[in-house]
Amino acid sequence: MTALPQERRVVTAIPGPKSQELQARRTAAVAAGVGSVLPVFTTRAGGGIIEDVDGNRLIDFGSGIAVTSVGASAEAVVRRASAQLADFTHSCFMVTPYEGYVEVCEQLAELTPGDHAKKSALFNSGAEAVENAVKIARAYTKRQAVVVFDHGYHGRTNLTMALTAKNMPYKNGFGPFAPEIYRVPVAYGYRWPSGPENAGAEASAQAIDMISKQIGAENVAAVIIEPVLGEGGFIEPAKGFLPAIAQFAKDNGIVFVADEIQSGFCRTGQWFASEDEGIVPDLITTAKGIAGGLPLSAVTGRAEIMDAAHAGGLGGTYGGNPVACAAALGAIETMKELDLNARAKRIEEVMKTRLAAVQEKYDIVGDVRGRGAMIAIELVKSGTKDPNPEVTAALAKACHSVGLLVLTCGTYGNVLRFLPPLVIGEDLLNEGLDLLEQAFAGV
Ligand code: PLZ
Repeated sequence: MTALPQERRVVTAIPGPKSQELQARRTAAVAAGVGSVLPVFTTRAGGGIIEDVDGNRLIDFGSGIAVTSVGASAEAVVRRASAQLADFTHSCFMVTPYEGYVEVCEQLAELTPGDHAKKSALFNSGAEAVENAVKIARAYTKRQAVVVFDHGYHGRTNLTMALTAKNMPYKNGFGPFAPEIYRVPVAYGYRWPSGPENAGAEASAQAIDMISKQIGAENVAAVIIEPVLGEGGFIEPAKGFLPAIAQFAKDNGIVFVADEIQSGFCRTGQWFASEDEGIVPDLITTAKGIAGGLPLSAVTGRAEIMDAAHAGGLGGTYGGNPVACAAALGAIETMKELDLNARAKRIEEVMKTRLAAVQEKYDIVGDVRGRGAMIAIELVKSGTKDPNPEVTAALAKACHSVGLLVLTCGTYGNVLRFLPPLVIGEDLLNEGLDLLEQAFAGV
């Protein structure tokens, strides 16, 4: 599948001398506002491995933030994107269209939940897809208000900053933000005062009450929610929450938007995480995993809603770029051929079993959660539920130093998240978990 050996190899300090040299150049030339989790400079990546300029090979538990689900150099992605690159790089779909764009939209209609008539529009980034979902929902409903949730993340552009819950680092000092955005509670089981078993019913009742009393359901164009909240801490809304919100939206003519940018395309062991509770979103936003690493995003949904925006009202120079579309068709082909939903479920089984043992041993592991290859542990101070961002950072650092790339997330910065490529070998997966266990023993 890839020429890159699927073996961890640590031959220098991490980051090594060549990475450090590049980091110095980067610091001089790249704006300080753009961060990096781990400044090892990449030369090659594929399967479950990232190789750096110093010859180290890291086990990848990040997939470039849930993007390279098929690996970072999947054969079908490389083949199809290369062929497209040689044929033409760009024509602009709004100038002269091409088949690849249409084919991606056909695939999206087939793969997303529900058997109603669907249409799509393609964009470049996740944030752009979410912005366009709002435009479409407003055009369809002729309403303005948008409801989002505690711990939600939807992007870094002006409108999506407003939709995003967390101030630092996403919003601080970057206002003013777009108006008509309202935030309501989400059923965060682990932290719900009366316990996870009550969270679904209570949180949805609170959210619905707030919408009704504070905004007025008749003013709401859209509710936007991640079926598994990503940056906010891999929070799976407690059972019953999503169906209650979806039903409320339906009863009140509100467009229900599932932001599946992080959770979509086999990541949770389903094509889309909405499927777990039988949710059929009116609109669904996708990006990340859709195109095997090339920039592509989409809004897909009920044809009558998607068609509400006037001709010429949606678009962008690069939206649905032909190389990105070819890559997406290669990624989707790979997901089907290798049955990556099954692989994601197997990754969950391996990870959850081993992480349960870690939780048993260390009381700073407050919660183990997530689905498929979207798994996290929430770290707390011994004997409490107080967030422990310090130990989270220390664990991440310890993993990095031995060649395991892990990411953190969460409103309180206390969640260690695991997003391996779905094509990672089981030996690498287990080796990564061994390294994590050693990191626990060390902190
Ligand atoms: N919606 C659910 O997860 C992107 C962002 C990391 P873009 N998440 C990773 C960072 O620090 O910028 C994301 C997401 C959900 C929207 C987005 C935004 O997608 O492609 O980054 O714009």
